[in-house]
Amino acid sequence: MGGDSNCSSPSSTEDVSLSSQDFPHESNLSSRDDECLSHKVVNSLIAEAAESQRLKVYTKVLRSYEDLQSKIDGLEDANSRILNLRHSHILSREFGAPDPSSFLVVGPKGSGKSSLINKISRVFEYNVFQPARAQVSCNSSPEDGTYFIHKYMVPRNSASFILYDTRGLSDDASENLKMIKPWMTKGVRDGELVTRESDSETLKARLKCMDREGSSSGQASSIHFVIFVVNGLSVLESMNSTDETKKGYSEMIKTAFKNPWLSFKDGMPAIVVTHGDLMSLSDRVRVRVYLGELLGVDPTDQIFDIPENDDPATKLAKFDLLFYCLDRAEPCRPSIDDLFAYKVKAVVKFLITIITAIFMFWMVVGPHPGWPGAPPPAGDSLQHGQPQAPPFKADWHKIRHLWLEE
Ligand SMILES: Nc1nc2c(ncn2[C@@H]2O[C@H](COP(=O)(O)OP(=O)(O)OP(=O)(O)O)[C@@H](O)[C@H]2O)c(=O)[nH]1
Ligand SMILES: [Mg+2]
Repeated sequence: MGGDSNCSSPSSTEDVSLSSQDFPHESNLSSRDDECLSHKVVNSLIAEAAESQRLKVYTKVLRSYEDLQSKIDGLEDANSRILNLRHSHILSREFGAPDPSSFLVVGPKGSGKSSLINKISRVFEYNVFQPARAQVSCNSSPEDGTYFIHKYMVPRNSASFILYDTRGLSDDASENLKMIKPWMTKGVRDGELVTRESDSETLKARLKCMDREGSSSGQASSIHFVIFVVNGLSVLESMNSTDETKKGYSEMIKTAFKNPWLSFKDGMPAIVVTHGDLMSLSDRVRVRVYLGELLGVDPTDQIFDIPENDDPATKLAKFDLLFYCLDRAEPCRPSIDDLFAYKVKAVVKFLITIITAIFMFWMVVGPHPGWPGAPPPAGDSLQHGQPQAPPFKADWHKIRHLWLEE
C-alpha cells in the first residue's frame, strides 16, 4: 500500500559519514510513527469499508436471484409486451416507420454470443421442433467460430428487434478498435466477412472460399445498443488465478468493454454472463460482483446471468436483458403508439386505393343500370309516364343495296 512505503524503518546500512543533523531527531521520529499509525488505521478502515460494501453488493446480487423467482408470474406479460413491438417490414417500407431496434452482440471468442442469440430466439418460439438459428462452435479450435456478421430478426420473420452476431474480439485492443469503429459509425451488413491483419494465411484463404457470394454488398444497418457477452467460467478462473494468461481474460474484457465506440453517450453495453449452469450459485454471484467492480457498472442492473438452462427464472433474465436494451435504445425504437399510428395510416391508404380503383372502373366500363347514378332502364320510363322514342324499323328492301351492291 502507498502509505506503507513511507513507514519503513531507517536502514541499518545507511552511510555512516552522514552528520548527526542528517538523522531525524527523536521528536521527528515520534511524529512520523504517529503518522504511520494513522495511515495504517485509515487504510484498514478503508479496506473494512470496501469489504462491507462488497458484502452489501454480494447480498443484493444474491437477492436478485430470489426476486427473479417471485417475478415468474409476470412471464406472459413480459412476453406479450415485447411481441407488441412486432414490426412488419411492409409497414416500415411503405409508411416510413422507423426500423426496429438493432443490438450488436460482441464479446471474446467462445464466450457464447451465438448461443445467446439461440437462447433469446427460443423464448419466442412455441414450436419445439424449430432448429437453432445461429451456428454454435462445439470445439475449442481457434479456427472455428463466427466470422461473418449474421442478422437475426426476433421473433423469426417479423422483428420486434434485431440481433447481430459478430466475430469474437481479439486479444489485441487496436484490432478490436479497427473492427468495432466502422460497425458503430457506418452500420453493419448482414453476411459481411470480418477479417483481421493478424489472421493466418490459411485462415484468410479458408474464409475467402467460404465468402463465395462476396460480403461487401447490401445495405448497412445502424446499431442502437450493444450486448457484451463474457464466459462466466473464464472470469471465475481469472479472478482466482495467479497465472498471467488466465488473468489476462479480465484485462482483455475490461479494455474491450471500455472501448468508447461501444457506448451510447453515458450508456455502456449490457453485460451477459454465460456458462452459469456450470458454476455454483455463490460463484455466479461472485463473478457478477467482480465484473461490476472491474467494469464500473451495477451488477444487479446491468449484468445478466443467462446460463444454458430452460427454467422460468432464466427466461425472465432474458426478458430483463431485452427490456434493458430496448429501454436504452429508446430514441430509435418505435413506440407502441407510433406503430398504432402507422397501422391507421396503412388502413386509410388501403381504403383510398380501393375507392380510386372502383371509381376508375366505373368511369371505364360505364354505369351499370343497377348502380347509383345510372339512367333508369327503358321499362322504367313507361312506368313513370315519360314519352317513349318510336321503335326503329328497318325497311330491308330499301337498304339491301348497301351490302349486295345491286
Ligand atoms: N454450458 C454452457 N455452455 C455454453 C453456454 N454458452 C455457450 N456455451 C458453449 O460454449 C461454446 C461456444 O459457444 P458459441 O455460442 O459458439 O460462442 P461464440 O461467442 O459465438 O464463439 P465465436 O463465434 O467463436 O466467437 C459452445 O460449445 C457452446 O455450447 C452456457 O451458458 N453454458
Ligand atoms: Mg459465434
